[in-house]
Formats: sequence, C-alpha cells, structure tokens
Amino acid sequence: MQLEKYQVDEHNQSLLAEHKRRFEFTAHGVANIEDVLQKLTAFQIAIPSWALGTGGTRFGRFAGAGEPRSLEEKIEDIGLLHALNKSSGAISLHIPWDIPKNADAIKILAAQHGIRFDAVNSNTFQDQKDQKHSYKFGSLQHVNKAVRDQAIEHNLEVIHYGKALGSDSITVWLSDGSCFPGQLNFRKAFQHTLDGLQQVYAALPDNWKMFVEYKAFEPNFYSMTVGDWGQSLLYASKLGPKAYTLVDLGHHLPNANIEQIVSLLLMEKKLGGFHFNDSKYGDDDLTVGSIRPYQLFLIFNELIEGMDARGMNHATDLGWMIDASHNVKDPLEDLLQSVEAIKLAYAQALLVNRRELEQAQQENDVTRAQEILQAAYRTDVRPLVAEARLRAGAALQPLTLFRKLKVRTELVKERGAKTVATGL
Ligand code: PSV
Ligand code: MN
Ligand code: MN
Repeated sequence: MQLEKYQVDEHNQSLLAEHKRRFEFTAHGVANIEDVLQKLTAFQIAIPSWALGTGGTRFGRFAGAGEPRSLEEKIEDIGLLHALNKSSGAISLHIPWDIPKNADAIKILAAQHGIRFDAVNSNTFQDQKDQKHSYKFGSLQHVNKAVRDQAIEHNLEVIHYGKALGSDSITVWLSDGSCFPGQLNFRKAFQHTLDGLQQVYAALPDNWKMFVEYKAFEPNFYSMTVGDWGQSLLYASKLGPKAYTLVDLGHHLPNANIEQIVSLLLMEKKLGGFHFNDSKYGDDDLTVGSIRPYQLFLIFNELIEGMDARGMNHATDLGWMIDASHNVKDPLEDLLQSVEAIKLAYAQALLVNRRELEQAQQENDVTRAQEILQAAYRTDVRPLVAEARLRAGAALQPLTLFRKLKVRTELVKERGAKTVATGL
C-alpha cells in the first residue's frame, strides 16, 4: 500500500482552519518561531526494523495481522510512516533478522520512500541456525577464543552489509554478563570484550562510528559486561575517536538521572546516539513518552544545551533511533505515537529561554529556574509540530489519517491475517 498525495492534502484541508487558529495562538509567544519550525522539520528519527511486527514478551509471542513478511515490506511500512509524518526518514537494521540479500535493490527501494540507513545492529545475543558455537555464556567476553572470534566475524559481516547500504555506523549491544556471583571473572570478561571490540573497531570505514550500547540488566541478572554508561564510556575511550556511547532510555537502574548522563557524555564528546523508548519498572519497550514525558523533555533540554554549546547540528550529529516493540498496539500506530512524543519533547525543549535559565542558575534562583523549564514543558506545542509537518507535506494528524484510511485493513488484505515479522 502506498499513500497518495491527494489523501494527505484532503485530510489537511479538512483540518486547516482549526489548525491555523491553534498554530497562530501558540506561535504568537515564540520569538524564534521560524528557527523552531525549521529544526522540527529537519529532525528525523530512525525506525528499527524489528519494531514493525507485534513483538514478543519474555513469555509469549502474539502476532498481529498484516505484518511485513520481508525487509521490502518493512521498508514499505516505514515509507507509510514517513509519508504520514515526514519525520521517519531512516531505518535501523538488525542483522541477521533483516539481511539485505540484494543490497542495491533494497537501497533503491528505500530511496524511493525517502529513507536512508541509520546504524546497523549486530546480534550475538541469540544463536542462529547452523551457528558453530553457542553464545549461551556470552560472545565477546567468552572464555573460549573460538566463540569470541565467531562474534567478531559476525560484527565484521554487519559492517559489510551496512557499507553496501550506505549506513555509517554500527551499534553493538552485548547481552554478555553473568547470572550468578562467581560465574565470571569481571576483569577477564572486560578485557576479552575490549579486545573483540578493538578488532571490530579496526575494520570500521573512515567515516563510520561505533556505538557501544549499555544495559544494566537482562538477560543477565547479576552482572552485565557493558552494564552502564561508565563501562560503555571506558570501552569507547579506549577504542578511540570513532567509538561512542549509545543511551537506550530503558537500560538504566530505576530513577537514574538520564539527563545528567547525557549532559556529561556530550561534554566528553562521547555521546553517539539514542534508543528511545519508555519504561516504568525494568522494561525497555514501551511507547516513547507514554510513562515519563517530563524526563524526555529534560533529556532534550540537556541535549540542546550541550549540542548548542559545541556547535553541533541537532538533526545530524547524533543517531536518533527508536527501540521499542510490544504486543498490545498496532506497531505502526505505536511508532507514530513514539515519533510524535520525541518531536513534542524536542519542540518543548527548543522553547526553553536559555539566557534566562542561565541567569537564574548564576543567581541560585532555584524557583525561577524551575518556572522557566516548566513554562516550556507546559506549553502545548502540538500545533508547532503539526505546522512543521504541514510545511513538509505530511499529515496534520498522522494517527487520525492512518485510521481514516484503514491502513492496517489494507495491509491485511495484501499480506494476510496470519503474518509474523522477523525480530524478537
Ligand atoms: C537490548 O535490550 C536492545 O535494547 C538492543 O538495542 C537490541 O539490539 C535491541 O534491544 C533489540 O533486542
Ligand atoms: Mn536498545
Ligand atoms: Mn533494550
């Protein structure tokens, strides 16, 4: 299924008068409105290839209907999202869940939908069919060199696919760690992992980045070999200038101050990018902004402050990716909500009066500082984000149009009711 321009235009036309009224009201109070709109339009968020099907929980898999059955259909799905919001112009691939067998054809298809390839992800946290050595006791950390070599080889293969598609970064997330005290020699596990990462790093093309993603726990519940931002930063620092830390919002111990982590990583020039999602307890797969929208805003507040201080381009100098998938919502609707939540938090953070905030900080005026932040956070920026979409040729209300056009029903007609997308 493909969205036609007239369908978007008709939808926008029907909402235009009301939108203009709401937009003018909000825009009135924003001094740098054109700059804000231009930044919102430029900001693109990569969709993970593994989130287009209804995913698994740890205990079961409940497939949806009309799910994409191939990488081509996944690109088609992201094309639909991008046509609706013009903010999802990138895909992040997980190998081997989504191997681009014919990279040239895949590249052309993606380009037809205005989609580029963001970071490619390696997978040494599952055993694949016909794989020689098992990752049951880890991959790069493994006590057996043959297992470590196999994991390195896989990462090199992922770089190879990424090169063919025009990607320029690899995300390495390792599930390595231990479930019980005594199972692992921490120092040796770290050194083996560092050695493996060094070999992968050595194979990076000149313009590539390596993102080292950390996670506090799961699947290992006693120790993780890349367990927090300190460990990730240690690896990234030892690896060299092309290695960065990747922050997945759901990978922290409860109540961690993620905005502070982000600020310091940026200061150290070691923040590479994000996996956006939300969580309430120990989960890492809920829709962005569904649980803690204020935290998301505070993260963007630090990002803008830190990126502007270093003259970075908001849209292009970090990797912006979603990493969420569960099984109680339509995945496409869920992704529309996640992208929207990210853009709303970004827009709110763009409204923070930085000059006044700095002054309040200098004067230790804590009350004023909070008022400044919350004035931005409590602004209804939905009309601004909608206006940016309108100007980019997208839908004023993507989710409403998705439902009105019965996109999922059409996909079920095309693909069938019993479909299982690749992924977790
Ligand atoms: C692990 O929880 C993770 O966040 C990593 O980014 C994986 O690549 C992804 O989820 C999919 O399992
Ligand atoms: Mn992740
Ligand atoms: Mn995760």
